[in-house]
Amino acid sequence: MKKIFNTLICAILIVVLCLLAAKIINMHNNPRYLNDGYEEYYRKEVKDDKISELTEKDNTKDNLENSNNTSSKIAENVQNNTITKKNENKSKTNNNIKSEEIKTVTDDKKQETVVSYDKNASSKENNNIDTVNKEEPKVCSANEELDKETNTCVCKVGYEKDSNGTCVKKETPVVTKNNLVSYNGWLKIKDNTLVNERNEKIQLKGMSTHGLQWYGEYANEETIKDLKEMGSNLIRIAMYTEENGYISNRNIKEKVAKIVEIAKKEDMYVIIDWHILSDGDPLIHKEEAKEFFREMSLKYKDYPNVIYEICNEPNGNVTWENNIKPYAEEVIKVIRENSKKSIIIVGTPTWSQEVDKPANNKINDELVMYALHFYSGTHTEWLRERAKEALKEIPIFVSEWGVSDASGNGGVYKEETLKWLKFMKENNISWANWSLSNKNESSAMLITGAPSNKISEEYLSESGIIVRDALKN
Ligand code: DCB
Repeated sequence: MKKIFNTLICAILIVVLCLLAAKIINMHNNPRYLNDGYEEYYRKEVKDDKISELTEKDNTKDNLENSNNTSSKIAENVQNNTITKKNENKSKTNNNIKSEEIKTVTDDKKQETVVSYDKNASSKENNNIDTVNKEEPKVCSANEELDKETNTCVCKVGYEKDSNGTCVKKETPVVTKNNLVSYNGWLKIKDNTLVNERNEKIQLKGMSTHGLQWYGEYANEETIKDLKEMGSNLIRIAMYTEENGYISNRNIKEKVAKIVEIAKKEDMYVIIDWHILSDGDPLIHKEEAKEFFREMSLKYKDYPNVIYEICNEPNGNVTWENNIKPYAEEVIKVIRENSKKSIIIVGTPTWSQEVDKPANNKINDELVMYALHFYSGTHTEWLRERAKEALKEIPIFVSEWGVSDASGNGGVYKEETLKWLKFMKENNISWANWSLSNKNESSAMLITGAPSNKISEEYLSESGIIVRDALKN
């Protein structure tokens, strides 16, 4: 009897123990009762006094393999810290996701997040994951990111909505404060256009002197101030090499230095132009050029306003490959020994019209721009077309242009000039107009007899009036 009683007690104890064990196992299988599992699958977000529970869902292998959407949703969850604990927790509660690897590939245009999973995981096991999903995170496009607060897609930093509501890369902003040197500093090139130290686009606009040996006195403190008032932030010094220029008269350098100092004082940019013309091949005076630019670049190494133009208009039987590029590489090397940060303008074949040549064969220097020169009576749409193509590859500087024909005279071509001005503005192309003189030719800014000590309305030529308006806008 006692034996039977003992057996009965044992049996009851075993049953009770079994029930207890079953309960414990059940709790273990339910992630709600496990800290790690709980954090893994439930992250409570208190929003507007409401508790919303976000849940990872659709982790099945099939889904992962077949649906990019799903993996990008998960990627977003990961990015947004919806999943707070990483892989170790996953393997504790759910062995099917054995490894998770997040790669972020970033370039200018796209940011991709890739989540890869262990391909051996069984889809059956994956299906064990509870799916409690209240508000599904939005899937955002490449240039967008999720705003967790509102669950809406917003443009990523550096992107903005266009008129269609699509996020596009923000345009480089245009100079907002002023266009002078103290604000803009050392200029740089970005996306084949000129930008300031703050990476804002800047357009330089101003006058080119005529030949210093003839009309140098027109560039002085008064006139340069007047030009600045009119809206210029640039003056170009045309130092002819031949025609009684530098080669036969080194003293002309002093006039160059004077103008550079005035420009500095007036907070304006200045181009020192090695004005080859009758000497169409820059190699002819290469040694003199190297000596000259060595001296200039040393003297002005700390001047952010100084720009070097190393060969005005190569012409004649001269090619980019054989003459201009080899010349430019040597001269640039000399300048760079003293000044790493200056902009250097290089002329192009046929009086600086063949910008297509360097476009296919650039000089290896981040701060080189290529000269395009036009005279409205001679150079029209065809040259703008060429420039437009070249701009895809190289930065262009219109360091000389005139309202006349290519001789510097012969009519004012206003309509064509306005087309050029529009083109340069649209493409943020900097320019210098030929010429700051009162020479009796239609490209001169001032009428014959105009004094050299001021630029005022009554002395402006037809060309001067067009240029004055272009400087304003
Ligand atoms: C360029 C030169 C510049 C020249 C003007 C206008 O030459 F860079 O020095 O200036 O464009 O022709 C002119 C002056 C004249 C002066 C003459 C010679 O306005 O007063 O007498 O220089 O020093 C170009 C530009 C384009 C073309 C030809 C020339 N082209 N060029 O296309 O054919 O033969 O001077």
